[in-house]
Amino acid sequence: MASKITPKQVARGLGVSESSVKRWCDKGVIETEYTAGGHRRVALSSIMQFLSSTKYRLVHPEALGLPASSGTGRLAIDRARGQLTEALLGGDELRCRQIAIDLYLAEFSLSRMCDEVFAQAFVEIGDAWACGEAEVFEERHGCEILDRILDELLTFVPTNVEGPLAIGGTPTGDYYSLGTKMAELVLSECHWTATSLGMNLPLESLANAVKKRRPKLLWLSCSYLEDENTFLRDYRGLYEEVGASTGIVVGGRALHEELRQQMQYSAYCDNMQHLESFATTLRTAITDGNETVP
Ligand code: B12
Repeated sequence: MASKITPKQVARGLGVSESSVKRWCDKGVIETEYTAGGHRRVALSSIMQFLSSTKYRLVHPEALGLPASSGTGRLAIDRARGQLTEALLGGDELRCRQIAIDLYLAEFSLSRMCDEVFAQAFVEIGDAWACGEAEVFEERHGCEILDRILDELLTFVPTNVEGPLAIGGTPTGDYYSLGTKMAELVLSECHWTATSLGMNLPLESLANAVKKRRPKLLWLSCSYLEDENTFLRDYRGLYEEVGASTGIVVGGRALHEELRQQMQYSAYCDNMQHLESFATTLRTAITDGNETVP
């Protein structure tokens, strides 16, 4: 659980007085928790919500555990993509964090950041690797850095204890972690209670996860399939077991059209922005109580 922040730290971070922060906490302008001793504590996601709905800006981001220069740059998506590719290849994690946080504070949606900056940066990294301009270790370290940044961005999203449950992961033999983590992040921003179960999951075990956890939605991220026929057979088994009771959304480069035509699912989404639209519609149907499995 992300560590909570004191009014003193918030005041320093935003360059305002501690008494102002305490007043905002007590008025509920900043969502606040109180310790057993009555001390005010604030989650980073609450400060992010406060910043996005007021004129206040980060003055000393380091006081909140963020990179010192966060929130200063007015980044455009294209420039951010180039800068992130360079920083990922250089293993410069602090710079990567700053770029991601600046985009978030500039109120780009997380789905757009995933599709147009993060995924595209890895296309550029993949091309650099393919033509010998990047080393394997640089690509792998870049994945580790982005994995941690997706975890950090998840702490900016308010926790949805009330949201409908969604779980997901990648199938057997697929070791791509970023797609399923992005789905977890984007669904969380759409007010789902979303949990990625990880990579290399036998579809039979995913079916058991659905029976045990009873989610409203299951996602499958498929970037690599060892054997398409084995996948289709196992996927049919999964769909027969849980498809009638749970929405299933699939995505990922390995799901080419011919393969998809042999699968049943609620939705196939090319990218995270499509997932956001689908998940928002389904959640509205669920909260309006007229959901049937899509
Ligand atoms: C990083 C990477 C790896 C890493 C991943 C590490 C990690 N922690 O994830 C590892 C080391 C596992 C890897 C391995 C391999 N890789 Co690789 N890899 C890449 C690389 C550089 C980036 C891929 C990536 O993760 N991008 C970030 C994700 C988020 O973007 P994305 O996949 O495009 O996802 C988007 C959509 O598909 C969609 N989406 C994805 N998942 C989901 C899920 C849902 C629910 C929804 C709605 C949408 C959705 O939204 C995303 C965001 O827009 C690509 C280069 C490239 N051009 O992309 C090569 C690349 C994909 N790899 C390639 C290959 C060949 C392999 C190997 C087969 C090599 C080998 N022979 O061993 C192995 C297979 C390993 C395996 N069994 O899984 C080739 C694929 C060629 C092809 N024709 O498809 C590429 C293109 C490299 C190249 N230039 O040739 N790879």
